Amino acid sequence: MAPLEILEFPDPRLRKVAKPVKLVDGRIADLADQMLETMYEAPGIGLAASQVNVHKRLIVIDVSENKDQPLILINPEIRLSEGEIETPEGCLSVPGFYEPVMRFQQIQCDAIGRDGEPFSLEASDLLAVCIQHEMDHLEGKLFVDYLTGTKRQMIRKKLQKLQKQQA
Ligand code: QAP
Ligand code: CO
Repeated sequence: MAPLEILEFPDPRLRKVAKPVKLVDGRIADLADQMLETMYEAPGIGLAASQVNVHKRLIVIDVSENKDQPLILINPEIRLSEGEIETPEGCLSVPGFYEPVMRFQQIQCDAIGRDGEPFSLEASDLLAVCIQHEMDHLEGKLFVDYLTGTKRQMIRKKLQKLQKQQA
């Protein structure tokens, strides 16, 4: 199966707010599987549907060493958050750039799984950071939004130049 195309900053479609998934059917499950394949091939540790131009509240994550612990979160909500952690973040939509971002160190979240069943998840450190990063995508928000305007502009210019060369 061919990987899905990933939108790159500053594509305005990355700014759309994603809509809740109303029904977890086979098509949503297929999309989640395709997103996981796309993420593994990249390779990445997280991908939001917004990044593949599907504006639905669905994210996939795998922060495991052996890439054998896929997580699919549909309509994720953060219920509790605590502590702070600063981690260098990257993004498949912002290739080549990593910058430190402050996040909650620990979260509890509710979501729906690939099977349509609601579940809760406690996460800390990298997994917690990754969930927050991917949930931001669903709001049209990118990690570069936390950087200074100067840094964001520098990244935008460099990426636009690369994108023009590829076109
Ligand atoms: C979000 O990002 C994340 O620049 C997921 O050239 C990242 O999978 C959360 C990637 C870090 C927490 C910490 C980035 C691949 C992948 C690049 C990713 C690149 C190739 C990023
Ligand atoms: Co991202």
